[in-house]
Amino acid sequence: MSIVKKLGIFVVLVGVLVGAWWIMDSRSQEEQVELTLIETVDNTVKEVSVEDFTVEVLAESLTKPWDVVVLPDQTVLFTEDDGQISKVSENGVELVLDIPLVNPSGEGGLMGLTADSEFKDNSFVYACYATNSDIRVSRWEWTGEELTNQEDIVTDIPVNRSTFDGRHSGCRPRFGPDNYLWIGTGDVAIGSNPQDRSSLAGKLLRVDRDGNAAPGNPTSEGDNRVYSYGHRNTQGIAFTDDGEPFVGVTTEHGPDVDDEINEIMRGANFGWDPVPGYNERVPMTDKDEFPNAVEALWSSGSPTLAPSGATFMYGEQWGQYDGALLVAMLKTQHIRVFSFDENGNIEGQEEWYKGKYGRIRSVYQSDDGALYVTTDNGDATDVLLKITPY
Ligand SMILES: [Ca+2]
Ligand SMILES: [Ca+2]
Repeated sequence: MSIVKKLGIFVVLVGVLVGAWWIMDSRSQEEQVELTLIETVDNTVKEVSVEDFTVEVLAESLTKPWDVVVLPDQTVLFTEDDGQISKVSENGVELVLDIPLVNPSGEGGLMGLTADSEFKDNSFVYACYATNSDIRVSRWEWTGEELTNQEDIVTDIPVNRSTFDGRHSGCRPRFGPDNYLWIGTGDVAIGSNPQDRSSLAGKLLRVDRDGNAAPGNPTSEGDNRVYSYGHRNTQGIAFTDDGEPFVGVTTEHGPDVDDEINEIMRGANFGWDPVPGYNERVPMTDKDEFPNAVEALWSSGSPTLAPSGATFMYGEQWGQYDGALLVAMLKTQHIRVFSFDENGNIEGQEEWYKGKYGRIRSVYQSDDGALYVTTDNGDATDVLLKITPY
């Protein structure tokens, strides 16, 4: 064989080897890409199970703890019906503030509690409660140890002190992503209130830190603090983190049918008008009387479940429930989990902890992603729970 032929074969062999290496290498890159894709898909469909969640009793022997908030310094504050705001400490529970004006008759008492969306700058905490003469929202400054400098920012929300003492008192304050304070109120079992836009009862209110009407509220009629009306007894307010598929929802009790979850909507009439007197046979959303009334996003039909506090829940640690709406159920004693599609239609529902803790009053998610739950059984038998998904 000549030198030239030998060199030719050598070049061909090298070429084949280089070509094979190139093909194998590009194939392995394709395989790597495929593997990466599979891993990504795995992450998005991570399945978690409520059976595996950890439930910690943060406080017990409570009487109707209505609402809870976790401050940025990790302080856990909660309200109790009789008028106490307490904090969870290493020694159990420490009383922070006893509000002497609170009248806890019936469904009234010390109710919703929330922190300012700009708490890190102003240390403001807000609570809603019934007195002998009204339902009001007060604001305090958290010093790290106590609540001081009380300002009553919204007063004269009607309260029922007649036949149905304390009935349908609401009352849930929550800060929205717009940095304004939203307050869900009850109709206090007075028939004319829900459609009377000059009354603060049976409404969703939207105010600034001092309780003044927030800019952008409807102004055509009635009290400018009213954002929507025709509500029966608003018990929960929940905002989404990105405005999708809606800004947020409210929950409210129906009479013996039709509890509702309603989409938050500016100027909307949600259609409750129980007149004459307090006629509870009328529909929860009376489209005959009010053709523009907004239908509920979800209605229980019959029987009712008695929904109270609500939160949207976020975080990859919650697996397939990331973005779900959680609603505390009183009468039916569970947390109802609603999943939505991208158009805001309900895709699925689950019941968590059915019957296990009795009546559930509130469900709240702290900034670190944990869930906090309060029960509503009374007589110093209630608990404050912390739930984590591990
Ligand atoms: Ca009470
Ligand atoms: Ca309605």
